[in-house]
Amino acid sequence: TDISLPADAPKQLLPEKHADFLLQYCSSQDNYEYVMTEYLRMSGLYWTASALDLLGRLPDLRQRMDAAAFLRDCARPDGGYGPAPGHDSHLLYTLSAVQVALLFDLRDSLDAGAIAGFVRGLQRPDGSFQGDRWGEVDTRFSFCALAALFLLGLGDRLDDLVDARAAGDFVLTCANWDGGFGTRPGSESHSGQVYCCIGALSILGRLHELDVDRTALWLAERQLASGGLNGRPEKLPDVCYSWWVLASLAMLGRLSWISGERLLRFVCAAQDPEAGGIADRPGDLCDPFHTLFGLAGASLLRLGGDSLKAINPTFCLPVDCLDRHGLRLPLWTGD
Ligand code: GRG
Repeated sequence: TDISLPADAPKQLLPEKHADFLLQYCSSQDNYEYVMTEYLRMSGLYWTASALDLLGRLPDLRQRMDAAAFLRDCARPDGGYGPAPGHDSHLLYTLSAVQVALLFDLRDSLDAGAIAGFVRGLQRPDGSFQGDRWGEVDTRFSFCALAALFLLGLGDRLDDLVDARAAGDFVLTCANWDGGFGTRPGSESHSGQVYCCIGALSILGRLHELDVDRTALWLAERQLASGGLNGRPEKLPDVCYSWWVLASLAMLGRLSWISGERLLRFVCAAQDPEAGGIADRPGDLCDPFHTLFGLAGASLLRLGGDSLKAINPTFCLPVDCLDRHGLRLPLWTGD
């Protein structure tokens, strides 16, 4: 299952167009798509702001919105964050809120103790994390929990705040025979979950416990003839896997296991050459989610020229943003 790239599809990355698209998306707040995505607004703001920062255009968004007020309005009494004012807290939006705070230099306005308390309260005895008080368990939430604590500057206190050992053990039990990882022990391997599991293990300093080559081989097999990557065998390629797969390979020190040039050609073909933005596949509707992950993948490949800042593969934030906040996670070389 694959697609063929249209002959007239764009062949170069169009960074300025994407900045215009992202800023335009935020300012047309009464369009159908914007209204219908309220339930994930905090993550939407992170995707948009992170993409604009990669492009060097975050100041334009800062001028147009009050991120501090939005964060304040989404904070919940339990210490977590909801996606929008009036919504319940969830680990997904709590991580996004911390990422937004770093991008907008608002970390001091967060109550790190309250957030850490919220995260801690969601860990289960087997080391896994549930996303919210309703109890769904997923390796995405293991990543969100650990990444949020690390980005709050609490990386050296993980052991005091949660059961870090059990958190890593649980993630390792979600590894499958094929080298991939799923949502829970025994669940099907999926690139998005692989990213979350490898990200969690990178924060915990436990990547060496993996069969790195087996996982990297499963990830490399995600590249199709079109150059695009899929999330699991027999599925269509999608630009967002340029991030989930590539960042995982980068964390494993195996970025060269796929063809960067062919992947970039696929990402470029999924751009809208007029209005800007990147879609899941050529010809589809563009959105901030695919725009961020297409640009972030291109940044990892260092093939976008000078138009893109360098990105950190664990946290999907520009390296200079992490540096500014004194957050350093040693990059594992995979040896
Ligand atoms: C800091 C970047 C960052 C993320 C936070 C929430 C999270 C951590 C990561 C999500 C990882 C994930 C599960 C991504 C996959 C998203 C996706 C497109 C799922 C689609 O699944 P299907 O079954 O699509 O609809 P396929 O491609 O398998 O057919």
